[in-house]
Amino acid sequence: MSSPLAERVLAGDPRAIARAISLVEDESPAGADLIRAVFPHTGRAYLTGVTGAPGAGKSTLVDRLIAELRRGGRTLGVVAVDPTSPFSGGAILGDRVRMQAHVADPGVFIRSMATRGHLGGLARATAEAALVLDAAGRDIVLIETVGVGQDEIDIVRTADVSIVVLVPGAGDDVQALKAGIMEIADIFVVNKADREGADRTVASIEAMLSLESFADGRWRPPIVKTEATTGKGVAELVEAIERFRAHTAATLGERRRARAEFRVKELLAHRFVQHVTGQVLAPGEFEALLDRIAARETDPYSVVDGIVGRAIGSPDLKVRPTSDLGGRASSDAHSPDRRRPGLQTRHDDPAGRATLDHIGIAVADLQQALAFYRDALGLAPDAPEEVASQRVRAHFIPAGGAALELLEATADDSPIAKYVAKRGPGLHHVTLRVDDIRAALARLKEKGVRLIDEAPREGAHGSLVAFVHPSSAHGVLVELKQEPDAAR
Ligand SMILES: Nc1nc2c(ncn2[C@@H]2O[C@H](COP(=O)(O)OP(=O)(O)OP(=O)(O)O)[C@@H](O)[C@H]2O)c(=O)[nH]1
Ligand SMILES: [Mg+2]
Repeated sequence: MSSPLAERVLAGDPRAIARAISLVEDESPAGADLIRAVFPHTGRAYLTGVTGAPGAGKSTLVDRLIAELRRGGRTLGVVAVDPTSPFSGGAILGDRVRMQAHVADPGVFIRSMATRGHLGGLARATAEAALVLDAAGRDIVLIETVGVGQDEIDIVRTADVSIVVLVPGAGDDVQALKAGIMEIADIFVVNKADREGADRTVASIEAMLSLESFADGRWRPPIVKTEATTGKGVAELVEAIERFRAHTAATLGERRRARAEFRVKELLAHRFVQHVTGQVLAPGEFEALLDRIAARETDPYSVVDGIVGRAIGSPDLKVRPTSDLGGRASSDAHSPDRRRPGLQTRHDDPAGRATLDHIGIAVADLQQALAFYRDALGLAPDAPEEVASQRVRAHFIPAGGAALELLEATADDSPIAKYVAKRGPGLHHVTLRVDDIRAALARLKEKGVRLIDEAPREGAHGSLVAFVHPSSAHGVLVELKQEPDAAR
């Protein structure tokens, strides 16, 4: 336990809980740190999800549940996910007012969350708010969400118990809802039982359940009629929750494991998309790809294959030619990001921005150089390669998304030997990767840059290379490189 905020959350301090939930809602790195810190202390609260159509009486029911559970001596945390926009605030206030009877009770902590404005998704924010309340020692965490979007359904699906609230006159809705939330119900509530048609709603749920077999002690969701406004039926609902809890005590671990799976996959997907849009694709490239899909110039599968290939450099994934993605297809063993999957560099954009490939360092004494780069710095050089034409041995050392290349002369007349003799060991060249080397050379020429090579020549591993004169590159020899099959 490191952070003072985490400690205060664990001590149950309501102000710390409020602060912590704001941090996770904002998707701040501090929020992630907090979750890391408190996670080992979670898993004790019983997560109770309540979902149903807008206006079904969920908040009124939750309010009654709070009262009933408090009578039983339990402490509570409540997360009400409000369907209204964070900007209107109307219904948020509504839920607050509805549950306001408990504001003075330190055993109840209520938090409303807006459905929109969560970068990492509502399910993530809600799950993490629930974790905070769990860490704070609340016995029961109630989560109220509207059962419309997939997000909301996921939230409740992964709770320890899922309560689906229906109202009379929803006979037809039962059919409509079936596809979404009916199958996640552990307990059905027919609220507003004071209204006409409650029994018909119960009957239609029964009819639906009768189509399924609940053999081998499988839990059959009970149907509880409630009148949230008066509190009628709420004690029965609490009983049903208790029965479910006892019935599933042995399988709770499985359910929580499924929740962990869902959370990890969601987080992974979110992080990956973030990485792709932030690191792999050039600004505007994503939108351009969508336009091209809309124009039927390419298809979603090809686009995704290409993006995934670029993001993880997987050799198994067919990387689309640049005509599809405007990107570099890496197949050069010397491409540093290829050797270090996951450390993909930001991609060259269609405008031809260059990416650092490696920095060449002329070395006088290889053993001493390795003593520094390998032994002292802890970098791991690849096996050396002879470049016979240059009478040089190259030692590539991956370093982040790029690499260092130690150059060792193998003969006295090697350009590297001459370089070291004249200027001493040190920076020899900087290699920048471009998509289309000919286009890059043409552009440089047009701008009056002095080129050593006006046309590209063959480099190692089928790449094309060309050198820019140091006099135009502020004293550095710049090598441009185009990977094989990078462009036409
Ligand atoms: N007649 C009757 N009205 C009820 C009952 N329960 C709730 N209501 C009313 O239904 C309306 C909506 O109740 P809420 O508790 O806000 O419903 P909700 O499902 O939380 O609504 P959202 O959060 O906006 O989706 C309110 O006017 C309640 O007073 C009930 O059992 N009987
Ligand atoms: Mg509500």
